[in-house]
Amino acid sequence: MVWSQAHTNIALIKYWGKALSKQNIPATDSISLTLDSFWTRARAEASTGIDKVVVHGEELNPVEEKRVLDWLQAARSVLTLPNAIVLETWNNVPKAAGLASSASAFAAMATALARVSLGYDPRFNSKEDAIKEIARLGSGSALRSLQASFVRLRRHGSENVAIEKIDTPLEDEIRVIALLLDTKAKKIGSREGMKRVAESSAFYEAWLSEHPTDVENCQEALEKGDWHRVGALMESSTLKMHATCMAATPPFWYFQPDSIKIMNWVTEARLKQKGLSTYFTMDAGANVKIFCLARDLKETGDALQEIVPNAKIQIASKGPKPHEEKG
Ligand code: 2P0
Repeated sequence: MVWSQAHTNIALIKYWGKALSKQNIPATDSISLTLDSFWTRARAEASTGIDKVVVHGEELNPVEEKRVLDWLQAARSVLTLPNAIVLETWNNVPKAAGLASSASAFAAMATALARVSLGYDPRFNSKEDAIKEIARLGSGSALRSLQASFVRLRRHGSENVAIEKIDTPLEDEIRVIALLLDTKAKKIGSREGMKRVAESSAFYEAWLSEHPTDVENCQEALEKGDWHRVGALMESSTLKMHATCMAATPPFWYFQPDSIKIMNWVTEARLKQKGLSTYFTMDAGANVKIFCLARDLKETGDALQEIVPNAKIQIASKGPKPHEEKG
């Protein structure tokens, strides 16, 4: 059996807010790293019945199923697809835990649909463009999972986006420690969180106005291989994003006591040990992701395991773009 496998990604400079909500056009650019350790596999097959979604061998609950079936219907305006499809996925990403499972899921499903399509709408220049469109209709961050390693999602006019790989001498040196603190479903999904922030946060305008500079600075620092500057910009983008949530009405936050404990340790460890390459980030969930250079991986991982002994630790490096896997 042939699967389309796509890997999840973690943003260094965050996507938080939309210019066009229905189409998932982000309000800003973002920069991410695609990871090797977390992925979704998807497979699409023509069927004689009605469209069906099977995740981990089971049918989805009605709410989740509707999101995917509506998306599949939207994909039919982009690709020429069989009248009925069974879409099957497996993934190793803890769901709804701030590890962007929707990014790898929609990137994998879009790639799998393209495999069974008979063509694409002439609005698109290539099959790749059609896949990009479908992935974005599923989830804004899924676009970044269509590219390997460090990626910039660039807004292109008011209604389109481009996906660009960022070349950096740091690429092979970066390690990510994902600390799984709380894998229960989050209370406020990123879609709802972004909407509330855009509608009510006292800090949303400030977020939008500083963001372009953060993106440019981060890309420049990556290209120059200036990891400490990249790390500082990642922490800053993280905290600004979370500040917009705390300044929303009603306010909300994703931090849990262990999240704060880890961020405190990272900040203090850098003060104690000059040159330590360890930096934190958090997304729309309590889990903290630590980025560091390979040389500091063991020391950082050992210290974190002591600080949060109940956390499950998983290590990742740069990951590939979607590809086929047999299984
Ligand atoms: C990011 N997040 O840049 C940011 C940071 C969460 C926090 O992209 O509504 O699931 O499907 O476009 O892609 C999560 O947002 O949102 C996300 P939709 P998505 O990684």
